[in-house]
Order: sequence, then structure tokens, then C-alpha cells
Amino acid sequence: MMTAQEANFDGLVGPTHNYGGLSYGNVASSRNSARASQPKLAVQQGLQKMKALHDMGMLQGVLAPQSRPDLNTLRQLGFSGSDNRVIDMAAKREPALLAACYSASSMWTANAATVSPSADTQDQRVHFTPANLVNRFHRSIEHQTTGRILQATFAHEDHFAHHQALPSSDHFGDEGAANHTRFCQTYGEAGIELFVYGQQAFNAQASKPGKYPARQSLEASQAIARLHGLATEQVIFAQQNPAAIDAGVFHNDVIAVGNGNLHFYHEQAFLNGDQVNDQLQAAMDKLHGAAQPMHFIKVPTTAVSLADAVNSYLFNSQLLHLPAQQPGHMALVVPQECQQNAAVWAYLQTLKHSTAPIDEILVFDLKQSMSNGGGPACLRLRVVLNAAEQQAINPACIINDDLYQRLMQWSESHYREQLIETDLADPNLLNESRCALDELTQILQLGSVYDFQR
Ligand code: SUG
Repeated sequence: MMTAQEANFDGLVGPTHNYGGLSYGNVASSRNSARASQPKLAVQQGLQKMKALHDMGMLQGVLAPQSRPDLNTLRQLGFSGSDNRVIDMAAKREPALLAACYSASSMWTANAATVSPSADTQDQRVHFTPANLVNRFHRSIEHQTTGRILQATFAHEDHFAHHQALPSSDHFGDEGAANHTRFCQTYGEAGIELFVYGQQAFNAQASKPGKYPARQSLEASQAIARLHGLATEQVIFAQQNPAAIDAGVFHNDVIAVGNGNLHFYHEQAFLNGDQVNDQLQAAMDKLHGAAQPMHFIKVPTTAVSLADAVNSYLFNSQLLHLPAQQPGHMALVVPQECQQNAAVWAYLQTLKHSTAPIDEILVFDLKQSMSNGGGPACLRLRVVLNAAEQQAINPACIINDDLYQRLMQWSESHYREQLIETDLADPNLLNESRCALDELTQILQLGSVYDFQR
């Protein structure tokens, strides 16, 4: 068994961050539709979180944003002529389509891919499958570039295996790590991977939400477990509570989070939460051949209602073991909306002073991302890496004081203070965005990951 560490790869907010109201079922996205956004503030809020976690000794990486607007998609949909003409025609005829092609939604890298650490996989490589994100049009156009960015970041094929996204059909709707949690005793040992789905695509009788879409199918989760070479005994599939999806829980990471041997979740998160825990406990015991310590913190509705969970994003927190903490202790990285919600904040104070392993609460201002339904956990992709794998990643993507300063300066020179819907028709925004990404690919040493560079 090799020692390993959890790295967090946060998505850098792209220069076209805006509020397009594009995600039905994500209440913040709908609520803030057409509000003015602040791209520079957004990227800097994200960078400050990355820097803070780096300062606490975490291994912190950064994943580049996508190039937007996505002109290839607009051309594929029949807009033609010069780049400026494509944007002009789309703005006049199909502004909603233009907004979708302008979205900076790739910032939420919990949806970039599902990742299985080498300790769990048959060939002992780290496996990545980019999420097809087929349920939302603006996100379904991310996965090809996402795949290239992941390959440029985790390039060494002795250590990293990259799969294609699943077929782009609702039957295989896949939202990546947002619906996937790995439990383990130590990061370097084999663990149990929990895949959470919203519906069964090939079983019309099975329960599903009535109002909002179930973005992840069981069949997609099963395909990923197969692709990653996971042993059946190390995999659990669980269904999200359809009522939770209908209350705005569009991904499982809005209602549950796990790390190590701790599962922190809302009473109404799963169709059958107690059974999920029994399965987790049994699988972990079997894997180790003896009873294993596991912690299950079930937050009751009487303490935090589903609505408060959705509004505060309590569960979209990062549950981290910080290097300065004693073994078995953890910190919870929450958005400031948790502090502003009386019930949630009271609950967190009680939790912190209880015997539960969570004894530190770290609060961040991520309001720009939160207003589109993206909290601390949405903004990061977790990748467990052993020492050899850490050596094999692209070092230019690892946050240190220098890279942080450089990216802050880069954002100062390339990002606008504000964007409103009508700005998307401005052809200068395309040039600004391309200039920013050209310089970024140099900084992060990514090669030619974008279509406009190829
Ligand atoms: O897919 N919002 C994203 C938020 C993703 C959150 N990720 C996780 N929970 N892991 C989504 O719904 C809104 C974009 C807009 O409306 O402009 C958006 O795409």
C-alpha cells in the first residue's frame, strides 16, 4: 500500500461567467437569471479558496476553463460566416442559444469527470471519464475539451487512464463526481465507491422525480464502474430521493458529502439512506476482513430542512482532512450562505462541539458561483494520488504562491468587472476570452487544448 493524498482540482472561472438561467431544477440558476455577473470577482473568489487550501497544506490544482462562446457549436447549428457574424446572427435570432454557448459552467469541475484512484482499479491506474452532462445543453458541449484538459493535466499513461464520455443520450446521463463518493480508511488503500443516481433509464416502473429532471442514470453509473475496472464488491449504487430532486437537489453533492470513513448527509438525501449506510459498512468490513470504524452523520429535517439545505448549500461543502489535523479529524469548507442561515449555522456550531470528527468550519465567500448553484464542492474535482502519481502530473497546474499571484494578475488584465445579457452580442468579448485563454495555456503549459488553437 502506497501513501496517497487527496488533491483538489478547482475549475478556474472563465472570462464569460454570466447568469443565463440555463439549469432548470437548479433553483439558484433560475432565481438569478439575467442578473449582472462579475467575472473578475468570480475568478478571484475561486482563486482565493484555492490559495487558502494550499496555505493549509492541501495539494491544490487548477483546471483551465473552456473557450466561450463555443463557435463550433453555433456553426454546427447553422450560423455561418465570420466569427463576428455568427455571434451577431445568434444574438439577434436565438439569444438563448448564444447564452448557452457562452456559459462558463465548466468552472464546476465536480461535473468534469468521475475519477477512480489507482488503489481501486484493476490496472492500478487512476481512471477518468469525462461526464457527458447530456441533461443540460450548455453543459453537454463541455466534455470533449474537458477530456483534453484532463489529459494535458494528467498526461502520463503509465499512471492515468482516460476514457471517452458515455454516449450522449439521457439513458446514459452522467454528471461525474458530483454523484460519486469514495470511502476509505486511508487514501492509499482500496476503498468503496458510492455511485448515486436519479433514475433508472431502462426501467420505466422505477421511481423518479415528477417535477425536475434526474440528471444521472443508474446505467451511466454502472458503465463507469465497468470502465474503471472496479471490483463489484467495492461498488455501491444508491438512488437519490426523488422528492429531494424535486426540491432542487439536482446533484447528490447538494445533499451529501463523504470523505475517508465519514458520510455526512441529509435525512432525505436517499431513497433509503439507512440501507446505503448498512451496505457501506458491510462492504468496508468485507474489504478489510474485519469490522471497520465508520461515521455516519445523518442531519435530521428537524434541524435543517431540505429548503435550508438547498439554500445554504450546507452539504455542498468540502470535507477535508487538513495536514495540521490529528488523524481522523476533519474540516468542513462551507459557503458563507451557511453562516447567513440561522438554522444551518446553529447546527454547525453544535456539530463542531460534538464528538463527531468534524471540528473545524471554514467559511468562504463564493457568491458569484453560488448564484448559479455552484458551492465549494461543485468547484473542485477530487483526485487521490500516490507519490508516483503526484510526480507524474503537469506541475504547472499546481497552485503555489507564484501561480496564485500570476493567475490573479492574469485575471486583472483579462476579465471584465461586469457582464449583462446584452454584452454577449459584443464581438470584443470573443477576442478578450481568446486572449485570456491563449495566455493561460502558456501559464498552465497545456499545449493546444482549445478548438480555436487547433
Ligand atoms: O450544472 N449551473 C450548474 C451548477 C453545477 C453545480 N455542480 C455541482 N453540484 N456539482 C449546473 O446546473 C447554471 C448556468 C447558468 O444558469 O448560467 C449552471 O450551469
